[in-house]
Amino acid sequence: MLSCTRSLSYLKKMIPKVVFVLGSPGAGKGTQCQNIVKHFGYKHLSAGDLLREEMSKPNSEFGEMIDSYIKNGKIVPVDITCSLLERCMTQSGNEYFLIDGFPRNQDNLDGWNRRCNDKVKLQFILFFDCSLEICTDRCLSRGAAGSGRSDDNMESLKKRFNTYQNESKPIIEHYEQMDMVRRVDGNRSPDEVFADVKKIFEKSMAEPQA
Ligand code: UP5
Ligand code: MG
Repeated sequence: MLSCTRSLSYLKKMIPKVVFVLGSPGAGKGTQCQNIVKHFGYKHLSAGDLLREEMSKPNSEFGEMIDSYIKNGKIVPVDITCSLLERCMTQSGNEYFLIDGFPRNQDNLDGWNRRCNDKVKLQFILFFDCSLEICTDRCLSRGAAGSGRSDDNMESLKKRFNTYQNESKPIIEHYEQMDMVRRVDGNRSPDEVFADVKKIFEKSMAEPQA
């Protein structure tokens, strides 16, 4: 009886497993996350989608501020983003999470390390490496097709890429130094990209989990 209780309490303390999905604007993070969800049962949390959702709430305390950050390609202060991510993780009941588009600067990384890092197991960083030209075309086409995103225009895109180069790239390099980055060439068709992504997740699933 005692050992049974022990094993149940152990199960209750399941540690969430997290993959950060990073890459430039339009690199294909969201598209590939949908495939990963279908094939591997992860829960997809897009930091950008959560911020846009928060922004569109009529009484949101932070709505106007988030709106201005997103239009200008600037990165929202980490406490707002982390609170949204933590709430979704707690409510979901899932064990495996894809955190898409976060952490994207030093403030994000510090906030994550302060608030969440000890509570989860970071599996690896999935990095979509894609050229600026291709990413620009994709975001502009999405805007022209009526995405409704206030940042799918040339003016915002220039700022988003600037922020990516100056603030997000160093975060990817930080994880590269820890040998945690799995790089995928994002310049190809969605199916070709996913073929590589699939291999990465199959390999990870075959490894013993913490
Ligand atoms: N597409 C996708 N893959 C393709 C392929 N292989 N071939 C051809 N077309 C492909 O794809 C973009 C478009 O390309 C789509 O039309 C798709 O069909 C097509 P998508 O999968 O959406 O790419 P993704 O990398 O997700 O691009 P996204 O525009 O979402 O990237 P961002 O990182 O810029 O956007 P995000 O929503 O993460 O962030 C937006 C803003 O929110 C940030 O700029 C910032 O201001 C703010 N933010 C924060 O402040 N903090 C955060 O933590 C997160 C966001
Ligand atoms: Mg996205």
